[in-house]
Amino acid sequence: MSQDPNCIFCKIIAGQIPSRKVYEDDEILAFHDIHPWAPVHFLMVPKLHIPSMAQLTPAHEQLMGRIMLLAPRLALEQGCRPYPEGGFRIVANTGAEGGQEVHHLHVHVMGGPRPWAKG
Ligand code: DGP
Repeated sequence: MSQDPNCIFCKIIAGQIPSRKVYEDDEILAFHDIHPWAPVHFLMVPKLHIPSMAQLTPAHEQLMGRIMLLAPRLALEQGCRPYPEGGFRIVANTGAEGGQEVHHLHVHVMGGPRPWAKG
């Protein structure tokens, strides 16, 4: 399914729920997390409703590659300092035991001056 009417991130993508947008193109939306864990914390989501990483297929290879290639650029634009002194963390919580709360695939991109990161 391309969109799920009950999905909070599909509603953000559709503009039905406001968000602080970081980036948008025809396949990808990035927006600030409502409960940031780090000085820089945004989410990158495919506009296609994919519940989690567990549902990815080879058909999604280019889409996920685009998200991974965009992440470093957006992290710098949002204020993360450059590698290697700066940097960022990428997290994709997957399923209940992976700590996933919103079941629309999303990549957390977090950075900024520590201490904020666990582990
Ligand atoms: P998780 O599913 O646990 O990987 O994290 C979901 C994240 O989504 C969580 O950090 C908070 C964020 N979030 C949930 N609802 C909203 C919302 O309505 N707007 C925004 N901007 N972020 C949200």
